[in-house]
Amino acid sequence: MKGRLSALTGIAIALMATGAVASEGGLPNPAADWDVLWNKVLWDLVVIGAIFGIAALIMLFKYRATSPDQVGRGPKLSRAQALAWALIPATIFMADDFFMAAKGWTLWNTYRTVPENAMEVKVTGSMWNWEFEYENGIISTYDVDSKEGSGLVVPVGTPVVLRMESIDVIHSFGMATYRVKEDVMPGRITYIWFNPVEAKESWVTCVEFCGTRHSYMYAPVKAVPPAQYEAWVKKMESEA
Ligand SMILES: [Cu+2]
Repeated sequence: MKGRLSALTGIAIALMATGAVASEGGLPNPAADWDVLWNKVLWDLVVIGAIFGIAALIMLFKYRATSPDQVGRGPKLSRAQALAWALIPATIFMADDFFMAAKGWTLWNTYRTVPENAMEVKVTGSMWNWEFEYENGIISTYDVDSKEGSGLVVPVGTPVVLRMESIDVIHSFGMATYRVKEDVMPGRITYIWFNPVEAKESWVTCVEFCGTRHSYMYAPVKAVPPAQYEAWVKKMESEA
């Protein structure tokens, strides 16, 4: 039993050590860091759950009543022993909790610190549409009924910061692929940033119930190679 437990702990520690830093091309990549932290938390829960589960099973069988009239007897502990039993496990688990919390705060800082070379796109949420306005004045949208419009198009390798505002009710800008979500509110500008490290088409969906067509409030998010992005910008400019 001991061997199996320490093997499990070993696997968990090895996994935690391997995923220490995740960044792409020198730039932070919060989405990758998010996955690393999520795996750490899951392994943490698995290991602690296994330790307590196995210990509970052992005691359940080892100390079970063998006859109906058997009466249980607690061990007599000195004050020092009682304090040690309370404080040592508490310290170990609190240390683990604070370690995880510190990892979370570090990741939160990454999420809140926009890289200096980030490309800025203004996002306007409305019932029930996302509008993307680029620095050069291009406006891109997406019509869910006709499937027309490009949605949010970004070049691979450049971090993107979205400055967001709503013109009516509270919406929320959710991109599961990039592990980001932020409320979009009237009268207040909120932001998120993400790092499109590979060419990929994904979606942004509204993740705050905002009326009858809330579930239709989505648009494609296209991370494309820089040359393709430039071509798209030229095409949009000529159409405008
Ligand atoms: Cu909405």
